Amino acid sequence: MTTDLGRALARHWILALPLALAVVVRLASDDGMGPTAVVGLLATAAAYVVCVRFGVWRWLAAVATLGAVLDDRMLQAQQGRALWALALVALGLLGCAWRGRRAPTRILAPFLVVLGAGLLLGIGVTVTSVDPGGIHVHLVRPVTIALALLGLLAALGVGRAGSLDLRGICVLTVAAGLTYGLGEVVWWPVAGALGVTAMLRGHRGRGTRLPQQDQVDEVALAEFRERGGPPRLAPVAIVIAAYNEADSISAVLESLPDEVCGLRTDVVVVDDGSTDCTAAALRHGRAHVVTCSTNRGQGAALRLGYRVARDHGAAYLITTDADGQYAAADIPALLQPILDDRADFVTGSRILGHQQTHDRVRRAGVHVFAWLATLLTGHRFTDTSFGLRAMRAEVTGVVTLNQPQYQSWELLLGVVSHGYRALEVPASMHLRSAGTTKKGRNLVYGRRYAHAMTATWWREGLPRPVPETAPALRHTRVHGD
Ligand SMILES: Nc1nc2c(ncn2[C@@H]2O[C@H](COP(=O)(O)OP(=O)(O)OP(=O)(O)O)[C@@H](O)[C@H]2O)c(=O)[nH]1
Ligand SMILES: [Mg+2]
Repeated sequence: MTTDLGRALARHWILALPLALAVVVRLASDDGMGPTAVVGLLATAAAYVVCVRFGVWRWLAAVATLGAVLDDRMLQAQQGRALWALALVALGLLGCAWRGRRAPTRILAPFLVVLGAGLLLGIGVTVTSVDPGGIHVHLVRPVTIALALLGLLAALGVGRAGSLDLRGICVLTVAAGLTYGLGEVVWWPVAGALGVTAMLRGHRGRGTRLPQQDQVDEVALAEFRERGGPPRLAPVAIVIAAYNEADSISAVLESLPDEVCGLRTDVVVVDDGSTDCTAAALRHGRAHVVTCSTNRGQGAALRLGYRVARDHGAAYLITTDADGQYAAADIPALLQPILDDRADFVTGSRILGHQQTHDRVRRAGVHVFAWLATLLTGHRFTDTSFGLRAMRAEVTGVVTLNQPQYQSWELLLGVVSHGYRALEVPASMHLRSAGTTKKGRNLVYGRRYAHAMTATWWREGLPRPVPETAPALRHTRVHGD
């Protein structure tokens, strides 16, 4: 219970910002912390909860509460009927959201009655609007109407037409603002946030239906089988994409353990058209080598490696790089949570662990992309591009992997949006032991990575943020709407 509460607080800290602001501006206003202030705080929390329960991103939900927090009408003592109406509407909508987006009407009925009573009570009520004596805004009619229109358009199915329940709540929040001023101030911004979400969120795009194997893969697989590829791999397959890494690959292979957490390991290296002596270096190592005729990129090479590992019976996959940046000693800590059934996918994090680089731009980039990932998924990430990971093998057969080079985010978003449980653990990242980066200098890397992030997010239909029943905590393997 305590941990549940702690987790919820950690998850919804962003609600604390509008609530704290609401308290401050009310204390500073002429009417102070009277009944209007209390109902205003209730409405602020209700607006946030309704948004979040219906899948609005938490930051957008917090923004949607600003009307309730700052509008001058919410900062002055209003007549009792207006306050009762607002409180009932807030409780009714809160109940509908709380009992579940897909709860049967029987369960929702009492809350709909409370909501209806609030709506009726509000009809014809006028609210005061004068300077409350402190910081405030006045949401002018054209703005609130525009926000309500967004909700209405979404309800009508405009855009990517989110789920029916999302469109239903858009109608209710528009209705909540129709009868009188305070309802409009609080609930039309919510209708706008719900509407934007419903119009943007949709089914996964066509890109998710592209074949997950191309001609280069087929040729490489055929050649691998001809060479008598392994009949059956060990339970743990360590998959490595290598391109022109002749100077480091042998040392990396030597560092890899034969056993992790009591399970045997095999190594699969995909040599992606290397033009140096990588192939020769691989010839004498322990790795099963898949050779591609054409260089495509790390993402394409890993996807092929995952396929080989799955097809040959590996149950768990580990990925690492061929340049010696990751420590084999970190591997057990990544695999153990999966064996304990606490996660389906575990990625290392240099932010939680340690990194050797002194490149400030690179360091900042990791934080920026992690922040963006957290914003987009609702799941707190500190490092989205760490190359050392562990996962159940089947995960790689479910998520779409189209990115030829910058795959790490595509994999991560796929994992989260398919409802798999993702976890980060501390791990360390060293400097390259030899050779140079294949991904371009900082700005090029950053621009391409940002593009891969946004394009994948759009393709995946802007999936719901990880909800309360977070996949990281429970088995939830549905995409939601
Ligand atoms: N098969 C294959 N592997 C690649 C390709 N590009 C990069 N790799 C491998 O992917 C791994 C990571 O590549 P790096 O260039 O080190 O990129 P990074 O580690 O993400 O970024 P840096 O921090 O700049 O090193 C290494 O093992 C590379 O050999 C490619 O085109 N094909
Ligand atoms: Mg590297």
